[in-house]
Amino acid sequence: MKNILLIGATGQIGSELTMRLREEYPSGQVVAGYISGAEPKGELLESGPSAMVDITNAGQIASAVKKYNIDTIYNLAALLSAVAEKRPQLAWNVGVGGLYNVLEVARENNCAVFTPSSIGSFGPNTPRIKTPQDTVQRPTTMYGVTKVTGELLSDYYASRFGVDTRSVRFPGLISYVAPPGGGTTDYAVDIYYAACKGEKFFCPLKPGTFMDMMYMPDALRAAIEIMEADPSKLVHRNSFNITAMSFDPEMIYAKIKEFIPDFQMDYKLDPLRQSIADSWPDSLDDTCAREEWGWKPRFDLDFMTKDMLAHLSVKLKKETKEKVSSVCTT
Ligand code: AKB
Repeated sequence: MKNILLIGATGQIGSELTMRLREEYPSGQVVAGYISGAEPKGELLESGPSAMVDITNAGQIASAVKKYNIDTIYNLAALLSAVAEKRPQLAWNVGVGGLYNVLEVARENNCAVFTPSSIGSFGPNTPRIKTPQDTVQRPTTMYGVTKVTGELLSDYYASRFGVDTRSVRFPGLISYVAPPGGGTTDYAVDIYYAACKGEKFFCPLKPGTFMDMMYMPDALRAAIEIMEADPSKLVHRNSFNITAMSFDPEMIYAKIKEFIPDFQMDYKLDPLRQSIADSWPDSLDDTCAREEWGWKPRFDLDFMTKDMLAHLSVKLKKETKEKVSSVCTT
């Protein structure tokens, strides 16, 4: 990889992945593709090129690819599961129509393509525990439908046209940098914010709702390592099960309480998110990713919680200081 275009570079994964890729490939161009209203700011804007690239506009994708001589596209544009349920038509246009545009531009310009799939690509008929790599994928959400379609379309472009498409099925991603928006697993980020702010947390999912999760540094490494993997070793492409941990709300609450004993949590269920979570697996089997490209997570619940709380408390203190000083100077 030398010249990379990220579509959706200002989102939850994109804003961190763009910076990691710029560190990883200092001699290449890592272009932050954004849509109107979500322009890059600060370090993201200053550390490299950016371009307006709306995934639903094939012409915009093609002109950025040509202008920067792009060889790899990270396609991170998507509506997360709960939002996709509220706006299914838009979720399809972005997730499937957008991917089709990316794959066509990649075919014409010889680019490799990474498009994340998700634990949301599974459904209620999928084996719930240690979900195998190759199994039933009959999701009941629009998010899941777009993800399964995306896996199939990406594999089709690899076998039919030789486009180097690769992907991982991300679990819920936890980060202190950019917040997620509209996912079913978002509670596992929100709970840390509440704990650090000294607020009581109202959990939208009931106890016993297990889902796979991963700390963002592991997720970023996975997205880079899969694209660097030796293609001759890949039996699968779109998409690999990967996981780092599986927990339910009680487990993450108990872990945070080890560090913040006063922290309080209660339940205020969100029926939409609960029904989505109930249709997803409790835990994935990621043996194929481990065997085919050496995948191995570094963060478990304990290590992630220590790191998350440490970074988040610094971040929130800094934000409070900035707010106070802006009030004092106005
Ligand atoms: C969501 O909750 O929608 C996402 C996902 C698991 O793909 N975080």
